[in-house]
Amino acid sequence: MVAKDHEAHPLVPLPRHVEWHDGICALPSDVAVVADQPDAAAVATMFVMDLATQSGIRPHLAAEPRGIDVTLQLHAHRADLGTEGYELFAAADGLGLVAATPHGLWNATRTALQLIHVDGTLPAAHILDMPRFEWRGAMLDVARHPFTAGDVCRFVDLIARHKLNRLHLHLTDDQGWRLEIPDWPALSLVGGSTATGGDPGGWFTLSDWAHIVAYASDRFVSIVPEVDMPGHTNAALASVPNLNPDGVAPPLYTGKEVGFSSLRLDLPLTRRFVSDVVATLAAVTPGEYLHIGGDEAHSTDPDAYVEFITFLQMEVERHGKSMVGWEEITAAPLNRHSLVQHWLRPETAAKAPRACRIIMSPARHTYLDMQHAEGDPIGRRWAGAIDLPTIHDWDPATQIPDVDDHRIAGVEAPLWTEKVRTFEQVQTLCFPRLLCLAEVGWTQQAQRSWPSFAPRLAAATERLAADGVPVYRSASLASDG
Ligand code: TNX
Repeated sequence: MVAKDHEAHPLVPLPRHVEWHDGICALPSDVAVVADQPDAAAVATMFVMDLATQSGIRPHLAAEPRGIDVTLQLHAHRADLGTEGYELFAAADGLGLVAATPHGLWNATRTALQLIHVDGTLPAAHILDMPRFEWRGAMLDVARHPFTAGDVCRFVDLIARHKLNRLHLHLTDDQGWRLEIPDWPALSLVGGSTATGGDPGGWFTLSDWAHIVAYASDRFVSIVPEVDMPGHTNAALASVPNLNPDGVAPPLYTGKEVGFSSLRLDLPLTRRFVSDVVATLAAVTPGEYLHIGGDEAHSTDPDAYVEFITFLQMEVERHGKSMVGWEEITAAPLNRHSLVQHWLRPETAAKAPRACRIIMSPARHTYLDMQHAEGDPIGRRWAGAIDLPTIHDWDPATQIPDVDDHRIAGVEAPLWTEKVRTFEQVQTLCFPRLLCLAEVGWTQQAQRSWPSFAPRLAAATERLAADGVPVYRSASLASDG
């Protein structure tokens, strides 16, 4: 066994234990991929497709091992690997992947794809890997500007390569309502008809949504839909006049300011409206979580706000789901399954009951709508410029006093889109910064350092660029990579 530099085999995120051995594993050009159980077959199928796309070899699925092949084995008794851990054995006699769950096998295949060269060879190695955090997410704001189902699927594809496993879609805001709700067609027909700056509108039909959810689930990405309430609701108020106290719909809003709109639980229609929306979301979302927003409700009376969040939590749980909300929801009594998403004020997030877990999205480290560097033509500045070291060099366990790994569900980087108009801009703001977040969410803190990460990041960024992703080429990437 020899210890080689990770630079030679640039994995992002860095696995927990890696031993590089002498020699290589040379997969033959017609390599067989064998799944030991039906539950592993779907992952094997995806791996065959992805390997064929990225390499010059022609892998195929096979029922029996033959020679130098790839085996995927589900060992349910390997509780030590957890729900996402895996082992990878690459040697002269083949490539073996072992996990306790299909998700673990998926993660193993993502590592394998980063190691296999175009000619089908990879370094001999033994890897034993599992994530630091369960929740490793990205958020895309499709409310301020809509993006197509195809864009969202491509985004899923890109984040899943680096073992991110949650995609939070911010579906509604003052500027737009982007999901068809069959009982309330005006929400999308009116509320979805425009976007920030008067740009064209758009929304997901339920069939688009089913496609997104299935595409993501095939890649072990759980979609977390957000319907932001009670503030950030002008698009809904503009679509349904009777949600307003005077029964008069306000005009559609295409500006950028926040905090002026609110739903009101004291109006007769509001509870039914909220119940219907939550019921639809629950019915079309296989994942465990529904996000109810709850941020910046500056026009909601504080007592009415608490009542609103309490009602939402009950509605979400009535459908067997768990609630996620921005840190402001700590003003309301929260149940232990509810997740609090920290974004701005640690002291607000810290008010969460001890039984509740927290998702870390501190704006200064994770907001992808911020500029990469001062003076960039694209990106905002209110949380500062966020260069690659800034999104990499922070420890989620030091953000809120007394909130350590046990209470942290994980990390998530949001991309807000008030000023983001095209999917090309989405990608340039997200990549390679989201790869830094993937490392924060997966790799143990003691193993993390910028000097270890920078060369791996540079290589992973080139892989994305080679695949046509319009990555941002920053100074820190060039000088350290
Ligand atoms: C704050 S983060 C917001 C969003 C904006 C974003 C812009 C949060 C919960 N609210 O409504 O889009 O800043 O950076």
